[in-house]
Amino acid sequence: MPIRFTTAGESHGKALIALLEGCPAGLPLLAAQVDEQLVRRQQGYGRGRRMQIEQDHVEFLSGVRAGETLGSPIAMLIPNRDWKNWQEIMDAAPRPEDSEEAGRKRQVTRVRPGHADLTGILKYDRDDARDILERASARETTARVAAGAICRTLLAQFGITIGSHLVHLGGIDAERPNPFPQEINGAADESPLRTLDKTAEAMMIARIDAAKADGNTLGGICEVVVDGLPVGLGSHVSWDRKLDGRLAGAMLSIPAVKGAEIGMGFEAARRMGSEVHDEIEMANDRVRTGNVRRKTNRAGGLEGGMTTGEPLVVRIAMKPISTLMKPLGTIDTKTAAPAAATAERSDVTAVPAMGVIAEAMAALVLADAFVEKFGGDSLSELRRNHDAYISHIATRISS
Ligand code: EPS
Repeated sequence: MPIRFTTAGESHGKALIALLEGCPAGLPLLAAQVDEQLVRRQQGYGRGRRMQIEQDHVEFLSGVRAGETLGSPIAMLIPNRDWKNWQEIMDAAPRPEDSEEAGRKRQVTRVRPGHADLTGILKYDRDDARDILERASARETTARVAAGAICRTLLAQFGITIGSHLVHLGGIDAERPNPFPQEINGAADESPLRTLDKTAEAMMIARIDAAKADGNTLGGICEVVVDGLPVGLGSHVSWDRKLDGRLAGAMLSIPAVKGAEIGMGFEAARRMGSEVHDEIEMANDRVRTGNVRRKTNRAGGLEGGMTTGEPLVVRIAMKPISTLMKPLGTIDTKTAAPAAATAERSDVTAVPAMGVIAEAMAALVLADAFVEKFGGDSLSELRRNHDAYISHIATRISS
C-alpha cells in the first residue's frame, strides 16, 4: 500500500483533516485543484441547508512547497464554517457539572433506524449518540475528496481521467446517452443531479420534491468510469492485491453505500458465458493495452483482478439517507420508551455527491495500484518506469 490516507474531524467540529502519504515528489499541485473537487461534492439537487453554510476550501499544512509535492505526508485542513454555531456543543473542554444538561448539549437519544447511532453508542459505551453521529456523518467524505483530488492529479499526469454520472434515483432509471460523452464530468456537472438523461432528470427532480414534502429520503446509483489506464494494475496472485476487491471495498466504505458492481456486475450471473466474456482482437495502435482490444467491455476493465486497459466501470448503490423529517419509530435510549427518531437537519438525497466521492475513492485505489506497479519516489522516476513498461508491452504481441 504505497499510497495511504486517513481522515479526522467531526461534522460540526472545528475542521476536517486529511493526511495522504506516498504521493511522489515533484507533482505540480495547487490548492485550487483540490477546491475544484470539493465544490463538486457540495452540489446536487436535494441537498440540505448545510451545503449553503459551507464553502469548502483546503489549506495545505505540509507536504507541498512552491506548488509541488515533496514526497512527504500531505496534511490538509478544511475548516467547518458551521463550527461557529456549534462551538459550545462540540467544545473539547469538560462542561461545568452543574450546567443545565449535565455537561451535554443537543444530546441525541432517540436513535435513528439505519444510522450508526444505536450500534455506535453500544459499541463505544456512550450515552449521547451525538458522540457517534458527528463522525458517522457523510461530512467526513469532504476529507476523502481532498485526498482523492491529489491522486486524481497524479493519475492525470499519465492521461488517466475519472468521471461519473448518476444512472438511477429513487426508482427512476436514466438512459445511457448515445453517443456517450468523451468528457463525462463536463456533461454530468451541468446537470443538477449529475445525470446524462434530461427526461429522467425532470422526473427525478419531481420525485425529490415529493419525497421532501413527505419528509422522506431517496437513494440511487452512480457509475464511475476511468479512462486511460494501462494494462496490468492490480494482481491475480493474492486476494488482497486483486483490484476488484480493493475497489469494491473502497466504494462500500462510503457512508450509506450498500452495493458495488463492476462491469456487467450482478447481471453476469444470469447470462451464458458467451454473453458475458469479451472477445479479444488485435489493435496495433493501442500500446497501453498491449496492442489488443476487447470487442465489448462487459468485464468493466478488469480481468483476474488486473486492469485490461479498457475503461474501468464501477456502479455504486446508495440507500436513502437515514435521517427522515417524518421520523420512523425507535426507542429513547435514556428511558427505553418508544419514540419517534431524531430528525436532525439532513438531505433528501445526496446521490449526486456520492458519485463525486466514488470518483475520489477510485482515484485513491488506482493511484495506490499505479505507484505499487511503477514505484518511484519522484514523478520523473515514476514516469521513467511507466514509460519503460509501456514500451515493453508494445513489443510483446504484434501482427
Ligand atoms: C454532509 C453534511 C451534513 C449532512 C449530511 C452530509 O451536515 P449537517 O449534519 O450539518 O446537516 O448534510 O450528512 C448526513 C446525511 C448524515 O446522515 O450524517 C456533507 O457535508 O456531505
